Amino acid sequence: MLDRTAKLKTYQTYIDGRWIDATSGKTFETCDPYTGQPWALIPECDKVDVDQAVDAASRAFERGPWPKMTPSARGKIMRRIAQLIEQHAEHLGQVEVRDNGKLISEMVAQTKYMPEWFYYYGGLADKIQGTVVAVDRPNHFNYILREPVGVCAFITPWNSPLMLTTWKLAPALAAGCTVVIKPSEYTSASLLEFVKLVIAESGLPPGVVNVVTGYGALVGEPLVTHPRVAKVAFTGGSTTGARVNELAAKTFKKVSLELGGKSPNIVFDDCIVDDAVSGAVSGIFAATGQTCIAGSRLLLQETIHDRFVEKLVDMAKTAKLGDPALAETQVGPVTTPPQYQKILSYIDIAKSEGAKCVLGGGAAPQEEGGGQYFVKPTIFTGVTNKMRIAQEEVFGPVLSVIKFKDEDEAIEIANDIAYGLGAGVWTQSLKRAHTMAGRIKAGTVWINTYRAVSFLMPFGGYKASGLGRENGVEAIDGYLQSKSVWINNGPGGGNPFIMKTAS
Ligand code: TXE
Repeated sequence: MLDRTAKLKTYQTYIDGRWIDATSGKTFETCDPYTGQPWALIPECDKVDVDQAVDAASRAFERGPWPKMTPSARGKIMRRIAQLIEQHAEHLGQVEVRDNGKLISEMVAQTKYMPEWFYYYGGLADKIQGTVVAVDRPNHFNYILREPVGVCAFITPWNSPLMLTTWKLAPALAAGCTVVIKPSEYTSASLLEFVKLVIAESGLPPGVVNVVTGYGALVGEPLVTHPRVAKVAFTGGSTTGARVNELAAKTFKKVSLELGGKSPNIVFDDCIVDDAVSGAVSGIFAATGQTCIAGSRLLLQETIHDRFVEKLVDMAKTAKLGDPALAETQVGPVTTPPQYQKILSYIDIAKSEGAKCVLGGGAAPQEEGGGQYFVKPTIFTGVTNKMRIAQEEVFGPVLSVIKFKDEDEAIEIANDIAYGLGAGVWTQSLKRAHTMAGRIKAGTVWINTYRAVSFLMPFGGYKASGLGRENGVEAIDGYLQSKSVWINNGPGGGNPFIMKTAS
């Protein structure tokens, strides 16, 4: 149970292994989305702090022990990080709930799962291997080294702050990189607690992990444009992602982007209906719909449409709204005031476009505790794929139901969208399941399940949903670069004025 009576907590930020205030001395309030009241003060960093943090990360990379340490020794420290997270998972989950208003059951499940990333990538650290190449020249010994890219900047959002940081941090550390993390201005507290309880106690050398808290334009932009940052890993909205990509391109940084989605959750009439209803609910109402993988377009085969909508409304209308810190709550508040306004405005847009509201359709102010950022679980039927409510990311508990006739039409609708992050398919036909998995343009396809993630499975988007992949073996490639080494063991010579080719 959260203690909501304690007075405002003051946090410092973490640069070069030291806890410090922002150089400006400024702070900003972070709010509990359930009460709408501030509960902590966060340092308001700016470019000066960004420069210090990048200097620290740069020193740690160029001169510190971290990249030079044997990968096995790095792996041991990462396993220590995993153990420390295990010890503090409950507490970290509670801080997340306080700061972002998502359900305690979901947040603690996430923090308890986070150690797996550090065990997995800690184990992978000493399996990063170069290659010897039998090159097409006599007397040559050639090999490829795989080296860490350098200083990495992470920019993270407010919906799952620690989990989404973990997806970046674990592979980056395994590769031997050093990092500067900018959390969302709405949810910085859990990262600072994580650094205090886990990172600072793990034996990581100073400067390997640094944090700069503050606003996107004042902290995010100086970080993305800093000449000594080699890679930017961003999770957030597509508009900001495009801006980050553009800025980073000016200094030729590597970039990975995990952006928004408008994922189709496709239900065929040969599905197990109860499973699919539960999958549709989990796709859009879990986490108050504030997930990039939300199944916000429910595509229903016309032969099952009416019966399915009836069952879906029956289940969704029982959802218990309330305090996210209570185990029985099923739908919590929206995390930020602008997000709350955005969701309500999309409900209005859907109504004005002619969609039929069959559940919810507006704000749901809570009486107890003053929580004002609640939106009723909302379902619109009669949506066509051209409507804005079908094309644009709402990031809230608002579902658009679209009818389709057959597989071909389902694919046409599913792929007729700028995004391509996830998709669900509900069918008992094996052939149909594989066919759909092959034809849908999205980074993840779930068949008869939804919203499952693992450290073992690559995660990322097609099209406007992003660049690069997090998780799985390939995520580490984003933090490494290849160096080709040529050794001539034979005589020199040849024409010095022409390139040395095989012929
Ligand atoms: O995200 P932003 P916002 C989507 C969702 C939501 C919309 C806007 O649709 O309604 O994005 O949310 C930092 N340079 N997602 O405004 O702006 C910012 O400080 C560098 C999807 O909260 O993308 C924060 O740390 N950084 C999503 C981070 O970017 C900048 C999760 C994300 O904020 C910056 C969240 C700048 N110019 C929202 N401006 C997902 N993929 O899960 C902001 N930031």
